[in-house]
Amino acid sequence: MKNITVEKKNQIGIVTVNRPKELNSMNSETRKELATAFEKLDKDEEVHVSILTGAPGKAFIAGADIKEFSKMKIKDRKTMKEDWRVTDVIANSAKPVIAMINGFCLGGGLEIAMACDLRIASKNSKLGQPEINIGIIPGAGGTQRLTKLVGEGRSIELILTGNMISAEKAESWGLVNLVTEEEELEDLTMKMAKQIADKSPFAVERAKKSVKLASNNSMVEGLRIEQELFVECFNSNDGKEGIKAFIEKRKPEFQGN
Ligand code: CO8
Repeated sequence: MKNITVEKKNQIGIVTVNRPKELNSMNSETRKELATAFEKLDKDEEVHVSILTGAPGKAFIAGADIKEFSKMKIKDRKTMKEDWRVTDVIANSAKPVIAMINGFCLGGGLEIAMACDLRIASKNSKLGQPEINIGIIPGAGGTQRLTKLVGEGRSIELILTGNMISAEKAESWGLVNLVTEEEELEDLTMKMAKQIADKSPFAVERAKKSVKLASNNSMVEGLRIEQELFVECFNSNDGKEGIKAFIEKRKPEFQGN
């Protein structure tokens, strides 16, 4: 792949957008490569959790490649949905994805981070939806996911002003899960990824699916499906092993079924 790198470390997939000169902004080709990479990682049995980050420099992802916008034709919603398939691929993937935010996280960069399940940011990061500054609006889920994460008042503030906020403010708003020193970001993210990777992949997949239902469905429907998924986990071999291991005061040995 030309614009991204994909590595695997133990059970963790690491995807890095590698366009530091352009502040890791994503052109169409990068978005396609990312979608393909996350589809592959989701099917890869060796991988339990993935991380998305930007090549070291100033940015995580500074949004869509605005220079390419001037040459692009987006004729309808279908064209756009296809171009931004990566956010759906990540949000709908069975396995968790962590955004490791290491600098500017703007526009489509924040939208892709919000499609991930967890966000960990270094102190120097700045987050925002500056699309309004160039006369457009967030189009890759920003108005919806930001509102769900931080509430309407804060979401409309960011989207209408185009202002950036610090990682610390983003943490206090619930937009990022953790903030850390720049030099500790990778260790902390890997530690959290490993912590999740060690759980039962069967249960992790169902836990993610069930939490997503809370945002995407009515409470009644969400609770119904949550109960079904709980029963699946409770009756799985990993569920039985986990309960047994707790009682026997030992570490569980999960098999993923
Ligand atoms: N696209 C293209 N190039 C970029 C981008 C970008 N998003 N961001 C930065 N760059 C380039 C700059 O043009 C510059 O290139 P050059 O050296 O050739 O002039 C280089 O990266 C370095 O950037 P700066 O010199 O500007 O660095 P600063 O530290 O001074 O500023 C900022 C950093 C504040 C991040 C500034 O670069 C900036 O404001 N960038 C634009 C951020 C932005 O507006 N992002 C949102 C884009 S729109 C979007 O993401 C919508 C997505 C959903 C739409 C779906 C449609 C299909």
